Amino acid sequence: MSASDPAALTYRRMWADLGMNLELHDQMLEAIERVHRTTHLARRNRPLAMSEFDAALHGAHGSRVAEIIEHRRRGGKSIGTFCIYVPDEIALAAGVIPMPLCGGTGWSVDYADKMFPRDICPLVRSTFGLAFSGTCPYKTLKEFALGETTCDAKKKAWDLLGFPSLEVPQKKTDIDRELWRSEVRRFAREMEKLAGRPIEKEALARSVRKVNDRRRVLQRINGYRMLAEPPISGLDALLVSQTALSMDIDAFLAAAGRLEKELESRAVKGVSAYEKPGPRILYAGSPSPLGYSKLHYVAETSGLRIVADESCTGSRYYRDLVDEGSGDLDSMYDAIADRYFAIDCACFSPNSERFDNVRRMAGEFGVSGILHGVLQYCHGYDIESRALDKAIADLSIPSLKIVTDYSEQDIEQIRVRIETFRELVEHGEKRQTAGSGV
Ligand code: BJ8
Repeated sequence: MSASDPAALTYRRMWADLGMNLELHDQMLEAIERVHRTTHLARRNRPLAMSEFDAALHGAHGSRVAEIIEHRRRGGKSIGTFCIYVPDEIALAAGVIPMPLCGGTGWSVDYADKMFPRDICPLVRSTFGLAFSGTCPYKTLKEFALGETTCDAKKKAWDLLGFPSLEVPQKKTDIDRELWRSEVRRFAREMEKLAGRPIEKEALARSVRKVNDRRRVLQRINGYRMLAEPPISGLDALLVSQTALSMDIDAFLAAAGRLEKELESRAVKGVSAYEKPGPRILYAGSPSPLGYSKLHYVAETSGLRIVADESCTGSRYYRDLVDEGSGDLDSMYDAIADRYFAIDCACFSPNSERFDNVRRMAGEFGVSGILHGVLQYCHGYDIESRALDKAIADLSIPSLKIVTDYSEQDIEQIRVRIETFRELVEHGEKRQTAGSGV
């Protein structure tokens, strides 16, 4: 958003009213705009409908904040969340907007030093760096922020900051399922308390359908990436998933519907998002919150095509639906809990469902390589990348693991590694083609 933008003044007033540090916030917006301009906006062959998701990226600190302020002025509530285990449908049914607060900007990482050690993942550092630097508009907008017991970095952060948290089990036995079902009910009671009214069965059924609609449209959009000539790039598909988390759900459904139509027409005409063919790659690993897309950018400007994302800003977010056929409120809560219990985060032990899902996706999307994207100090995905490679060794798909943070200093080093990997994958593809006699 430029200073000459008529909305800019209104937003500046809004940020000032929220007690934000305007000078630092300008620096942060500039950093986000520069990255967006040199990555997404520099690409050719983008679907026109991507402009709505570009706008949503910038709107995360502008129009979206204004929407939430308006919602609260009308008596609604909002909460800050940090993980896709928080069941959106329950919050929405209570009239509470769940707002994911995971930071994806490298700009704010150092501000976390005020409270956190340096050797924790950039996602946690960026999130709290935004809060400590006075540049997070949501800090004052939420009644409470809700954490969860997933990785150690997050668990300890909630303790330090005094946030309540949902107890996400670490295993998937029947006992764990029961624990999780009761946590989901506890969350529902918290939402009712916050909203000051009970959750009605009809409202919950509506929000279950709507959140499922969001998953369904994401499934369809990402389904186009299975085509030999994908009409949407991995970089843009990532932006769509990232903004799905933060946009108003109705606005997202409308924008995603327009994108879907355009992808359909591009698919019919054989319009590719890529200027040149290149190896088809599955991205697997740590999430890439809004503002962070470094690995996708470097990979796709080094000749790879990321055609599938196995992450919380990819398939893990939209793969499974909540059963819409459940009868009373109680069975609806069970259906919701069971859907979230199927999430295969690396915090689970063992996590064999994740291996099965990667195996299935590798086949469906016809990939010839896997890029393990690991955020620095994200030990779960780092260690699990080896177990995953072992579990799918019979597929003979080469993989490359890149551990990185949000900084830009290592971009050229990563590029060298990715280019070498691309050659390896291309060599394997040629050998296979020769072997099959094609
Ligand atoms: S369900 S991946 S959103 S916990 S990157 S903070 S895991 S050290 S964000 Fe996550 Fe929920 Fe799991 Fe998904 Fe820890 Fe890793 Fe940092 Fe992470």
